[in-house]
Amino acid sequence: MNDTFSKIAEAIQGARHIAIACHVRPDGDAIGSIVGTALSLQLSGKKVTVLSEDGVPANLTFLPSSNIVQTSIAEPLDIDVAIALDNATKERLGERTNIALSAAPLLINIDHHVTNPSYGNLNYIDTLSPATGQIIYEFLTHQGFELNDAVRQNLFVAISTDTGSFQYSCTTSTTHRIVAEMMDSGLDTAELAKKIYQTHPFRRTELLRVLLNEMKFTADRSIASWALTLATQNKIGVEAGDTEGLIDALRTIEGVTAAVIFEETADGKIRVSARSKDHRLNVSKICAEFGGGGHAMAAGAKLCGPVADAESRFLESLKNELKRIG
Ligand SMILES: [Mn+2]
Repeated sequence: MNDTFSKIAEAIQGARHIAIACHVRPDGDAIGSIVGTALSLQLSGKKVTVLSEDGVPANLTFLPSSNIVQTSIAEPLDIDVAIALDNATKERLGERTNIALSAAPLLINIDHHVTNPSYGNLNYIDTLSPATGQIIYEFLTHQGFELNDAVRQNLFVAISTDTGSFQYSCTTSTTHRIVAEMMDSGLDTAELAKKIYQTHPFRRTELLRVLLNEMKFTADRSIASWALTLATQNKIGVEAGDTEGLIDALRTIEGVTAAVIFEETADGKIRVSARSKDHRLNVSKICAEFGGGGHAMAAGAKLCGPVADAESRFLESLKNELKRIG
């Protein structure tokens, strides 16, 4: 059961010092939402601390005022309200961030993940919204909070990245209306699109070259997958954010229904990212079998290694589900 925007706004208005945080390994929606919200609340005179367990990935440092984001330290903050954005479970905030927020008498949870169990004291979970940035735009404008250029730029990047630049089925007419409103207020979407999608570091292209060489197809080419090993990551010198959107090279192939990337991590675990192109194939459900979650069309999980084992277990489950939906 969701709390109302006005109840959440009231809690924010009554607070002096607010901390805003997002999930580990943040993406465009996570960083755009926390920075956009923080800047708007600062315009209403609030003291705001912005936390990210893993800081800001290199591909998002172009976001205006993204330097206000602090990499969390494990020390409880003296705050009246904590706000978790785009964060499906409390654990996903990260260990240090949870400690930093632990003294907050009130936790507000605003998100669009279907697997969010409403862990806040106040919750607003809209699973039909394509991006947390879209919920934030609606919240701020409906509740009379001020927006400036930097707020709009951050919220645009949040919405653009989570909708695959307005391609995914979760994109609604409201999404386009919000962007139209922001353009009417002076937002330069082409300039931002260039920074998000046309300014990749060269090492990302080297990564793409490896992907194209190594990608695998199963189930009559309805599944495309790739395993990104630690060896490849070390050889290329991969940085946080480099793999963002790489999965599209698999997803965009004709006949492919599911795209999966298996990423070996330093702790020996395998991070799985899965995408579906068929609304009958719910990859969040499959990821949940392995302790993960996300959205119906885009989800993730962490499996035990080695990578070949994780690959065969996950693909087996995916193949069964594809068979089931016919
Ligand atoms: Mn999101």
